[in-house]
Order: sequence, then structure tokens, then C-alpha cells
Amino acid sequence: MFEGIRSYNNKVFRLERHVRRLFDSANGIRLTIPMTPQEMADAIVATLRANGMTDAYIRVVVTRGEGTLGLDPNRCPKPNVFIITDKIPLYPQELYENGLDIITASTMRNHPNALNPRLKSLNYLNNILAKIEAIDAGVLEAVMLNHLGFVAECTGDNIFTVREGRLFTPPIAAGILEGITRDEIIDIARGFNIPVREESLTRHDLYVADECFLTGTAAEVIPVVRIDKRTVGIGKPGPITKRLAEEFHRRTRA
Ligand code: PXG
Repeated sequence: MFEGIRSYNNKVFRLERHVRRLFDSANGIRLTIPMTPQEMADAIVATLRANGMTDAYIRVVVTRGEGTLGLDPNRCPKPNVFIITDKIPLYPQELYENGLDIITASTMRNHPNALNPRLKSLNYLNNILAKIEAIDAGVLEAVMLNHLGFVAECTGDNIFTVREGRLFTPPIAAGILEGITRDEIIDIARGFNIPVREESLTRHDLYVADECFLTGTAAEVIPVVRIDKRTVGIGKPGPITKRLAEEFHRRTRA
């Protein structure tokens, strides 16, 4: 299982939430992390300090550890934990200003009763296959539908739309990761009295949106201006997207 976390200005953003999600993911696959959540949080901060980084992308990984070949996880008695602090390449700055072009992937998101997308595991083949479709189509990101044909999420980001002043995003039950950036954006929108609806979206809802954007720890908040070669809204990042992104950046530095 893993986490992707960021630090800004020497402070780890939403550290407790990330640690909680890591423990929930481990719990979901019956993997016992050999430390307490507080010890994990301390280890993350200690790694950041040891590497002398203030603005970093932090990757925490918990594996089942060494063992024999075969499927029985009990053959791996001692879990391994490692923490990397590094930089992660963002989308080019120009795309934050002008917006991203994405496609709908034909690879659907994992069925929640097979491998639940709420589990942040390093089994990303499902997402990687969709990412390959995006790259083949000449774009950088793909939106994935769920087993019912509703919009789920992108390969490493959650998705939002704006229509008539309201914010929409698929519910957790659509089979998505409970994104920490997603939660932050919902909280910011509520604070601005922008109505937020977590409801099922179809591809058509994306096409007729006034605005669209993606959220993730790595990508932060990035506008989408074209989906499947169709222009979203006026083809430029919208005012609500900009307002939410601005407040998000303010909070990361607060
Ligand atoms: N959905 C999926 C499938 C993700 O992997 C998010 C949503 C956003 O969640 P947070 O909590 O970060 O707001 C993720 C997280 C990358 C990269 O290289 C992306 C993630 C993790 C690690 C690397 O783009 N995405």
C-alpha cells in the first residue's frame, strides 16, 4: 500500500489524513503496519528533515516484506516500510494556465468488489492501461468510467465539473479513491457557499459542463478544457475552478 503526500514550506499537508488512509488501506488487505500512526507520522517528518527538503513529494510504501513465492501472505511475516522524499514532475505550467486535454478511456476502473479503488495499493495496472490510452491518443490524462458506465476518476486524480454555479463530483460509491485533495476542494467550495453535489455523472455530463478540473496531491488542481476532442465550456479555465485553486494554494501554505 502507499501514500503520496506533499510538503509545502517545510510543513506536511494533511499528514494525519494521509496516515489514516494508509492504515485504512493496510487494514483493508489484512496487512498490519509494524508501527503506530503517530510513529509513522514522525518517521515521515524525520525523513523530510534528514533529506533537507522543504517542498517535497513524499512517497510512503508498506509492503508485506520478504517471503517465499506463492500467494499466501502469511509467508511474508515482517512488513517493510520505506519513505521517499523527492520531487514529482507536474504537468507543464502552461497547462495550469490554459487547461488540459483529456479522453475517456475504454479501460474501466476496477470493480469495487474486485479491488476497491479506495485501497491505495501499488497495483496500478488498471490505471496504467488507461494512461497508455491517453498517451496513444496524444493527451496526458484519461477519465475512467466505472462498471456501470458512470464517471469514476482519472488515472491519478479525482474529477469535478461545474454547471450553473454548482460543483459536481462522483460519489465514493462510484468506485474511486477518497482523494484528500478532493475533500479539501469540497470543503473550500462549501466555505464559499458553492453548492456541492456528489452524484453519478455520465460522459454527457462532462461534455455539457461549464467547467471541469482534476484534483490530486501530485497534480494539485488542474483545469480541463477538452474531453474526447469536445470543448468544455468556453475552452478556457473557468472562474470557479480558478477561485477554488487559488484558495487551495493558499491553504497549502497556511
Ligand atoms: N485517484 C487516484 C486513482 C489516485 O491515484 C487521486 C485520485 C488523488 O488523491 P489525493 O489524495 O492525492 O488527492 C490519486 C492519487 C502521479 C500520482 O504520479 C498520482 C497519485 C498518487 C501518486 C502519484 O500522478 N494519485
